[in-house]
Amino acid sequence: MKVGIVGFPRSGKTTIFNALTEQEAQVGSFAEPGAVHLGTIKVPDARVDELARRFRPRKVTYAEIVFVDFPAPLGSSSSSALDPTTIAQMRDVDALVQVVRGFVDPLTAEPPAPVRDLEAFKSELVLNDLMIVERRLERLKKEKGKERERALLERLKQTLDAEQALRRMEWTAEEATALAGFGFLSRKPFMAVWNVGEEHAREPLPPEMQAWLEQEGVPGLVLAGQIEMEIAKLPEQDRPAFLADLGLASSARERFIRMAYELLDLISFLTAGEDEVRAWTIRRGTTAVKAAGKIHSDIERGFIRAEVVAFEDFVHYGSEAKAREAGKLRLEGKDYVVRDGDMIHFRFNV
Ligand SMILES: Nc1nc2c(ncn2[C@@H]2O[C@H](COP(=O)(O)OP(=O)(O)O)[C@@H](O)[C@H]2O)c(=O)[nH]1
Ligand SMILES: [Mg+2]
Repeated sequence: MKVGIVGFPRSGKTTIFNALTEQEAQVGSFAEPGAVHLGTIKVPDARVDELARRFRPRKVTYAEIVFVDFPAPLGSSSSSALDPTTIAQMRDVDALVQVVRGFVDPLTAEPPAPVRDLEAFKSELVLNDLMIVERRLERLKKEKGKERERALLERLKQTLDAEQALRRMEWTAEEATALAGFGFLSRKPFMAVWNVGEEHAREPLPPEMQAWLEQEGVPGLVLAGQIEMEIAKLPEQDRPAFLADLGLASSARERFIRMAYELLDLISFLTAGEDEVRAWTIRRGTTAVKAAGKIHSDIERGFIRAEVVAFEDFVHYGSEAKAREAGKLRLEGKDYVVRDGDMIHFRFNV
């Protein structure tokens, strides 16, 4: 999964990126212009830890999230977050996270204005999508047939003209497929991070921001980026005490991952053996045959069946053999809908 960290200059994107990835990318207005930062984190998973203890595999692989921190737009005004390079890179991510400045801008002394920033960013996304739709409609004028595409794009245009994100529209599976190639930005799963000073780390979102998010159906998270970035630099065992001082039970990274999984409706299934214990991330509702394809296209193509035991049952009975005796090992077909925490062996033939 790839998550883009977006927002206006000096909202604290790079600071949040560092807090989440434990990297030390340069923050502030002197940061190297044009540099995109990439950081990969492992998704902590107690089930993987437990299986690693039991199987003692050669390799342990956690699910991963890749974060992309976008550079300040070259030579443009500080009010615009999007230049063509940034837009192209944004099309490539699975979700967008807008960092919203919740502290006084150190450069301009401007107080935070969350709803203004959220609205302005949404407008940029909507405007961008509108341009794409209009350009396509213009070209369709010269083509015959294509009535359905034209009608569909007109519907999109209406939504965008009303300054609504495409996220708000209901699309059929068929429409979604037809539109996938456009990579519409206002269609991407979206969440907001309210980046505040440490003295506000435990406060809820400002009411006006909360109201905006609810109206848009967007989840929001409070993070104290700067102090969390400092804490992320400490040795792992020292962090909980510093977080507790702030009144926080878990790190920015843990809270962020939880929200991202919820937003994207993600779950994990597990594979375990002497070679490798591994967590695989899929969307809720994924069938066994598609889950197999996550591992390898050959396993999807030659799928015979899935042998499934729930992680809890495996732990309760202590081994696959015992779980089988207890009737907890199930044989499932292609259309079985995989559940969070399923341990799966795929039987296939190529
Ligand atoms: N007071 C305060 N300053 C912050 C916080 N987060 C970031 N900053 C400062 O805001 C400036 C811009 O941060 P940066 O992460 O580079 O923002 P970006 O332009 O969005 O990547 C830097 O001077 C940071 O030190 C915060 O939570 N509180
Ligand atoms: Mg930056």
